[in-house]
Amino acid sequence: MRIDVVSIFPTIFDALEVSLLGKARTTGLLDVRVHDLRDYTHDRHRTVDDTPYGGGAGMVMKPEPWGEALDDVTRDAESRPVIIFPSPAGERFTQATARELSTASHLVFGCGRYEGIDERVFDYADELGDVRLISLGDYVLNGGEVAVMAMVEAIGRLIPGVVGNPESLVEESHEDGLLEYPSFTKPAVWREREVPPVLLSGNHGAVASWRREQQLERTRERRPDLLSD
Ligand code: 6GU
Repeated sequence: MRIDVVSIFPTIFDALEVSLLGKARTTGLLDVRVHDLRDYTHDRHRTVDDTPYGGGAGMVMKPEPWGEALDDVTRDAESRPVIIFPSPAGERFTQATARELSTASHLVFGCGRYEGIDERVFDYADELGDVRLISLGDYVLNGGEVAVMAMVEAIGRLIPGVVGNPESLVEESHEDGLLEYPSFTKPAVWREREVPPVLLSGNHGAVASWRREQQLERTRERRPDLLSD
């Protein structure tokens, strides 16, 4: 999968060089290219923002650098990319979104800062790819960078070969609509706390039904919204 990220803080994405995603980049499973939006400006101050028409607080990202950046990252694309703009005003990102996007061959992430990006950029991007505005949840971040880090990790780990043991992807929170069951390792007693005896029983059927019970109980308690529909 090819991933292009456009941002005014490209070094934030240095973190994608470590751990499983970093490995996937060295083995060629992931081709991540990070671009500085300011490289697509032409004035001495490398200006990316301006005051909003109609007035109001804050600054808006100018369309011209975005147009040039999007042209550049989609120019030699081998397929029509999915162009994602992280935004608290977007559709909600879920495990299903991550699954869907993990099958794409080319993703482009456009990270906005300030009060947002000139609206015409989304319309223009629509000519270059399939545009999605995606939100991580109902809270506000200062910019899209941290949200894109989360999305790239959630999507990237679903690409076959990125996570060494594919079994570990199956029994996770949200994969079956429930929260994950609790896990324990040695020692069997630690600071007077015991591991649930069923896990030491060797009875695989009993272990499986206890885990399912735990998943349901936790989901009912912590995330009843997941059970209601
Ligand atoms: Cl995707 N972007 C920003 N700026 N804030 C957010 C978000 C995204 N998701 C939740 N809050």
